[in-house]
Amino acid sequence: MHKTIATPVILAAAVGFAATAQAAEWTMATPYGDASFHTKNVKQFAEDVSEATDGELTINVHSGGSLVAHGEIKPSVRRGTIEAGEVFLSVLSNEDPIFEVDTLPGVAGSYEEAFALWEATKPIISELFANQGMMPLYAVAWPSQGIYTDFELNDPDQFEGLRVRAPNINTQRFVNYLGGNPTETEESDIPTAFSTGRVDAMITSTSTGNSMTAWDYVSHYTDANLWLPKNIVFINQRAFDRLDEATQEAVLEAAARAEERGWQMSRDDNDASAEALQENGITVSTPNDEVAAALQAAGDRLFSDWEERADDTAKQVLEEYRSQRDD
Ligand code: PCA
Repeated sequence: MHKTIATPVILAAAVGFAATAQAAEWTMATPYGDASFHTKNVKQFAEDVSEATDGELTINVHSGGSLVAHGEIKPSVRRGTIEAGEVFLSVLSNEDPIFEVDTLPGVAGSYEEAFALWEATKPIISELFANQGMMPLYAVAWPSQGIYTDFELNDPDQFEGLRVRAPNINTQRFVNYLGGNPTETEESDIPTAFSTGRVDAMITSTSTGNSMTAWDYVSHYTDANLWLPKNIVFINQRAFDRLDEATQEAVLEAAARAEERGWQMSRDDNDASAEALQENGITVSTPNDEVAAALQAAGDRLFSDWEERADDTAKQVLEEYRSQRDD
């Protein structure tokens, strides 16, 4: 008797579960704001996935560090608190020096080289993510990094004591070697850092200078072409495994398209942002010989520093990348 009453209840619960289990909803966090081309790209990726899967998988993108702070994004995806995330790859350098190989001078100074470096390092980076139950989906470079100042940068002595905002540890080291005082600041905190007088200068790209309206704080951009660092987008492997095969394929396919689109967006945004900087009164120039020599010397130090920290695998990957470049 008891059994016959209970059965329909269990059945109803099972049917309800099956219906909701089919359509999945993911939470994705990125530290960069809506003005960034990276964010536009990842939102397009989310739309593509939703369209390709007919709503079977919805990815809700929370931008500008609004949901999860930059430093917490990877741990949160690892735990599965959120399913997907995007970070500035080199902020992971304390875990492994391979993550900061794209913020070293003289390794990759063009989009072609930066992409080749990504291809060369992708297997080892994927393995490191896989060891923590995550899977990278794609990576896209920022435009090359340069120096924003509120004066014409024409003498290396001007770096002495200059308080420079940097986006990662390697750039902080670089500023130190130049004689300046670095502070690590999130992109979204740049306006406050300048307006409260915490920094006088910053190292970043044309894109970030543009989206953070650099002309409100500085007057000059020295296009030093330091390096082209990347963002990486990744997901929790268990969340991926829970999807049916067709949905998994749709995610991977949309990710491949996002990667291709993103690299082009970066190039286009670099051009448009360089123009916007000038239209808003920023003087854009390349370093003179003295400044270039100082940047080179600091860069050489940064590189030998990295070599001391890097393990054999990281060094070998870099070696292979370099030998392919030389072919
Ligand atoms: N913009 C980000 C990372 C590198 C870049 O160009 C930033 O400055 O925080």
